[in-house]
Amino acid sequence: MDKISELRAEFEKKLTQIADLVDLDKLRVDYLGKKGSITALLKNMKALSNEEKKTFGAEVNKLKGYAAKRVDEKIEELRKAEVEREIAAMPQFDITAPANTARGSYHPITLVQRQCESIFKSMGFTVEDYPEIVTDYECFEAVNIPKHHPARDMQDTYYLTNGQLLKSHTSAAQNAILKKYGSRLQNGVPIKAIFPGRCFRNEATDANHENTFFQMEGMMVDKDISISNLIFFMKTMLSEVFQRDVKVRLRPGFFPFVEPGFELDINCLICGGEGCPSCKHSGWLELCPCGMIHPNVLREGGIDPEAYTGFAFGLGLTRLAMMKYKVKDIRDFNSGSLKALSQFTDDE
Ligand code: FA5
Repeated sequence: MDKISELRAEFEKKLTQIADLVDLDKLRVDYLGKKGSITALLKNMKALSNEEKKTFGAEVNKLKGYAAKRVDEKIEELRKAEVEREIAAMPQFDITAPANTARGSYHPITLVQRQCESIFKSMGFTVEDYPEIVTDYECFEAVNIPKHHPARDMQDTYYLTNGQLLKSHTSAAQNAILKKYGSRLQNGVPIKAIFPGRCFRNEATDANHENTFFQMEGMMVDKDISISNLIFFMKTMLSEVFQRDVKVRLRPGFFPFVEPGFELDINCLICGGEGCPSCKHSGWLELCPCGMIHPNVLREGGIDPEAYTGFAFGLGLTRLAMMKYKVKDIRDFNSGSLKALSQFTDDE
């Protein structure tokens, strides 16, 4: 019996010296493992009488239970101490310090995009989403720009090794949207959709050209859609965005996916039309090319060009944000400068 109390005292002494879980496990194995000191006591009972074996065995088992319980308690104690150490190492917060009330803000392009979306939604247009990585067919062939067509030169972009590309214009979604809604035309439901998106071009940057910028495409297809409808929607959109009359001009423009095609330019709001680097000293900024959808594009989208006509436009959203917020250099938008970008607030 002395052996048992000696072992218990020894175990307790060693336990108090343990400072981490690894050493604790070693101690557990030393005493409670198969070859541990407590287990060994049971093995050495051969010399005892049956009666002695009974009481001695019971005492050893009691010690075994006690040691196991103490090991569990020690695990808890060590874990708690570890958490306390971590908390103490954390930076201290002064809960009495005044609150930091600085708020994040939406990016100015997001603000104009949302504004345009709500204007077009109120006129019955749906807002469509489309991937940034597209195929050559979607970006070019489906919109009447076959391989080797010179119009491809104006829209060089970034190609993936699998032949896909980063879309150079939102027109890349035209075909899919014509196919998505085309069947409803027979039931008298016109296609009225806008599809904003990020576009990419492999070109030199300057005050009004970025290699990554946003456009918002729009399309309307129905019976008897004409240029007058196109002009109405363009005018409504611009007067809503700017909340005042802005000077625009329409001139002929060539895009293989429209016929006739137009360039819609806006009088530069940075210099008031006098000429500045933002408008390349012309007083005008190309903002929203548009036109009547080419019959080949309608046909490729599964729509009979004899029965239906439509218009499409490709609004330069980033340039619209430049004009609306009078940002002189388009590159500021992607600069990541929080100081510059936080001036804009959600004015919806
Ligand atoms: C197009 O991308 C045609 N897909 C637009 C279109 C759609 C025409 C439907 C007819 C019918 P363009 O390359 O001109 O066209 O670009 C359209 C607008 O996007 C430009 O007027 C301009 O506002 C903006 N844009 C074009 N390139 C850049 C650029 N590098 N940086 C910033 N904005 C750009």
